Amino acid sequence: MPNRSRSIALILRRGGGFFESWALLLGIAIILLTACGGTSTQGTEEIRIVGKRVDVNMEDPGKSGEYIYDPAEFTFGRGQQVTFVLTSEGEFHTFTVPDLEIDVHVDAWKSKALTYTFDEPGTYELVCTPHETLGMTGVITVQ
Ligand SMILES: [Cu+2]
Repeated sequence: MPNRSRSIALILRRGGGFFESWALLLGIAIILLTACGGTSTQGTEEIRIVGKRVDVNMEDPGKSGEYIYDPAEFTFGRGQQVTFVLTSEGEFHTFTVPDLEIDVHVDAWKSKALTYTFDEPGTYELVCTPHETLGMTGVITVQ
């Protein structure tokens, strides 16, 4: 915060064209850095593990090269409580299981937790809404 107000003060005091734009750019950079720092702290606070932890990486050409869930196949026992830790790589992804009314949205470079108890045995289709047609799908089996 002190950095931000200092650079704004610099912009106000200096009259020179070149220095003014330089200070403005620096000010914008500091504001962006501050904003990003704040958001990632919030992202971490959201994650609380209840039951079995299952990490799912939501991959894309922005980093690993393909639109896939890693892993993409899951098997749980009836009544099992699971906390998925969902992490998006370079793009926005969803963890959507229409038959269970699960629909978690995860922004690029962020993580979100989903705690769920699987009560009904069956086979459930998992899809990433924007990348389903590109092969970003999975299967959850409840035994
Ligand atoms: Cu996706």
